[in-house]
Amino acid sequence: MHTSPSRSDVVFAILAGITGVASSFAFTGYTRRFVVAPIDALVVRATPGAIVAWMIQNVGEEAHLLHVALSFAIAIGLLAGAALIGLLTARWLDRPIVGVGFAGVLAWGTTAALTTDPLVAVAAAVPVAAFSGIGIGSRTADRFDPSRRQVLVSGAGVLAFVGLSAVFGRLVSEPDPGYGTNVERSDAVEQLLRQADEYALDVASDDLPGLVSSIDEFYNVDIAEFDPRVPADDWSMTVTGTVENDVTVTFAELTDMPIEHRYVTLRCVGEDLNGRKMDTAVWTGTPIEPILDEADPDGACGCAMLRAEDGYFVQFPIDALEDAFLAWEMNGQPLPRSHGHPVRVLVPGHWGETNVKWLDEIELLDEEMDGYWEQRGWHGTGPVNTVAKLWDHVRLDDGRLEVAGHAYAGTRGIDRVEVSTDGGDTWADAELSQPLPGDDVWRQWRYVFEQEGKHEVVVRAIDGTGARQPEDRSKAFPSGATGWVSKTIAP
Ligand SMILES: Nc1nc2c(c(=O)[nH]1)N[C@H]1C(S)=C(S)[C@@H](COP(=O)(O)O)O[C@H]1N2
Ligand SMILES: [Mo]
Repeated sequence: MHTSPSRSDVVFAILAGITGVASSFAFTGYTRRFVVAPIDALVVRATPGAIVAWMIQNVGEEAHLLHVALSFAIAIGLLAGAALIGLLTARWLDRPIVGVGFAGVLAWGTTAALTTDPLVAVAAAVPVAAFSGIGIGSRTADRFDPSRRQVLVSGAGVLAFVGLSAVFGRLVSEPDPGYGTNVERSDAVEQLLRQADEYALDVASDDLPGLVSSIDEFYNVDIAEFDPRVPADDWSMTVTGTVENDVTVTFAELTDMPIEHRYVTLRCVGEDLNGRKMDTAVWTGTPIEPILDEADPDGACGCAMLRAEDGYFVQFPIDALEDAFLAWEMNGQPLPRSHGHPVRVLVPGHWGETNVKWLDEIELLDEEMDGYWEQRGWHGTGPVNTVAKLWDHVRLDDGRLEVAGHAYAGTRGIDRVEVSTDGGDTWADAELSQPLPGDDVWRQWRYVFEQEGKHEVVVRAIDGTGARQPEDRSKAFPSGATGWVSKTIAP
């Protein structure tokens, strides 16, 4: 009796793999318990930095779809492998039931090992076992000849199982921590949100964020496709390394410390010059300095590595960390999972990557070390570049044109925004929103002009130290985009 896989074995094995993944998805949704999630985390971790850097520069935003697709393929392949081994075992021993059982156990074990969730593993394993059973049944005559009825009945059975998975998965899943909780906002936060509304310019464009971005429109940058899920009660953070005292802080202890509400703008070093990965929220938290003082750092480099639940790590100077704060609320709501629930760091004026989400450790160092992005070629742990974005232009009722956007220079602040409508020959001051309190927050600008034919509109900001945004253009990689944003506007 031959035991090499036939074409129908392979077909059934692949169907088993796809259905296993589909059923586990139906059970968990697109969450960390989905069988593809841990595989994706492994793929991301295993991809060499040079490849990641190349992808960021040459593929850009869509690069993450490649590792997600690869992870789906691996998940399907693993479950298909389990089914195939079952099919071959059944034939080899001439015991169909042993083959089916073997396929199921292998699929269950693999999924359970990956997801550490025995129920998700059942959702993935049952269709795998079922398809190897169908495969074995259809081949007893040693040729691929299932009856039409057989195929329909088994197909319907598998679909029904995926449906059941979905229903049962909803029943046993816990809600995402921090999401859609809709807590009543404190008066302090309400007042800051109102102030942001009042200070915002009255722009005609309705495509422009206000001075505070809503939680849903706030940009998102994650190294992992599947965000960690950390209930506040399970959270704690340690301060370790070259310190006099190791310190551990729980969520209850943290939120018992003196509370502050701050407007803070974040901007990703990886965004295009006129990109949209720049947003502002009102954050609630507590200053980090007292916690550091308690630990009493004495390392030689004056630097610290911050580490997070998703395997992310970033190193920067203690000086910068001392002005930072630990936030657990965003716009008056518990930090959403995608923004680091339950606790993230906010470092004034530094690139987005220093603002560690799902923080769980601050390790004081003796020697400088590269962080996650620095290992991949970026230089994004320092202060942000100055930028004035030209995010929208709108024709007003009186026929004139309005151009508008946001400008940000970290802790240097924005002093002025200048606009040219003739490609940079002549410049005029834009109208600016009143500065919001705080030392790390953007401003809105707006400029209205009489359109005569085609215009090349250019904008540039002058920061609070009087320095003008440099004109020289560079790409985002490795230290943030530079240059003046310009847009050609034709009638
Ligand atoms: N743990 C963790 N923290 C992280 C990241 C991450 O992938 N994991 N991304 C960083 C980057 S590159 C940026 S720009 C900001 C984005 O924060 P946001 O997603 O809340 O906008 O978070 C930073 N903190
Ligand atoms: Mo970033």
